[in-house]
Amino acid sequence: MSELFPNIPAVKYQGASGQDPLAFSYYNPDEEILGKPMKEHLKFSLAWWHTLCGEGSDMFGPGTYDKEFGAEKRDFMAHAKAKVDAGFELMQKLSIGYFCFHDTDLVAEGQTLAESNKRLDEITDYIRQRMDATGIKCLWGTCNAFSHRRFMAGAGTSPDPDIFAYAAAKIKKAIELTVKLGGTGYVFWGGREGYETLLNTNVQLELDNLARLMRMAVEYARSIGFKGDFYIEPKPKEPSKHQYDFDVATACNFLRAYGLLGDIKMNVEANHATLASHTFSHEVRMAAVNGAFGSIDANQGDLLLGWDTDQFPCDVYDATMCMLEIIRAGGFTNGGLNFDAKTRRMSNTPEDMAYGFITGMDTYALALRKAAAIIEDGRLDNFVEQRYAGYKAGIGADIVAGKAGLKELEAYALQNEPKSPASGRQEMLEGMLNRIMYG
Ligand code: XUL
Ligand code: CO
Repeated sequence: MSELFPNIPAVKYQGASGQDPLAFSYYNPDEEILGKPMKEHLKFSLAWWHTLCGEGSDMFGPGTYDKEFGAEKRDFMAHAKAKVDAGFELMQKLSIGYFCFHDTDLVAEGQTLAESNKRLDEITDYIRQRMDATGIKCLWGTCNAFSHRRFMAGAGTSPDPDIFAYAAAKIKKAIELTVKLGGTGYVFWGGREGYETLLNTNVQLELDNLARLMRMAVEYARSIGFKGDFYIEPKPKEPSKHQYDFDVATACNFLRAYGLLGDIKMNVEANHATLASHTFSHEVRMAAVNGAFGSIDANQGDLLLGWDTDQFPCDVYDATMCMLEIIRAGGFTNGGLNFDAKTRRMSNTPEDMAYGFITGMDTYALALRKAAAIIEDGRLDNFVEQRYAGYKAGIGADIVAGKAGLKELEAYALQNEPKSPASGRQEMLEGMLNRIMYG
């Protein structure tokens, strides 16, 4: 197979003092951190859609990158195969062990569902061969039920049952493809599962139908032997104004209401968190406390912009806070760290893709090192432990054990005026973290 990216070498670890931008400064896959190789903490994944399909178009202009990879687009199968070749070359050169895909990323859709499915069968045979030859794995698959005009009013939440049925058929196929490719996850991102105005919307029916569709998907996947995790990927807006999966808390509430919480976890995306006015670490923590932490879409938004910019992550502080949460949640099992990220429109060469991944991977590798240092230091965890120590004994322990009700607490309060509350010491902790991280 001829090399598509001669300017991108096999990227090596050069150490923190190295100056080569096409080498890793912090990501050393086999180095152990907290008793585990970095590559197991950080199951990096390439997003097929951005890396192999996205061409840099925006609302005001067409693409700026060439993603033909030497094949003409109108020769759809040759082009789909060229994308596979390009993806595997990049993943191998960058030591990326996983990929994620939507059905429509893999090959252009046909005129009919049957024709699309035939094309998908052929291209996934080709992908499977490359996976077997390289050891690269599928992290998760998903179904694009938001781009085509038929999904303009949603898929599972469409007012039209024919559209619901079509979405169900596409999801069925996407699950089959995920199983065929050995994916350990299946994602629901409800881009248009929401609404613009109550004037034309039956919210109750839409929510019930969305839950019905997810239940069908879980049941079918289990019936064909899917052992991986399901994830909702919360996002508050864009493209819909009101999205039903606004944030982790909203999505968990939806799952709990429909009895799906044990079946479906969260794929938390950084840029979606900030669009919902949350930090990424807040969203990961909320998933963890609901027993629903699964996977992450590691990217970064621009807080000055109100939309999803899907940038490669470079903010080490934020990534460190996220890695702290992931480590505390027990790390990834079936999930991983998918770069749902694209280079800026003016970063339009293949080398820019490599720089994007290297910067993103190094950011998370450095974040892992810093999070490990914070955990090993122990003062942060000790502080939190001490702050809540009152709940370990006495009246606090009675509250936690459910032994005290309002009457008992009133009797206690009448005898025990609270002392002045202890300082939260936020600024001290922030300074301490800086010294541990940058010290
Ligand atoms: C959109 C988004 C999606 C999901 C998969 O904002 O993040 O690409 O990750 O459908
Ligand atoms: Co995403």
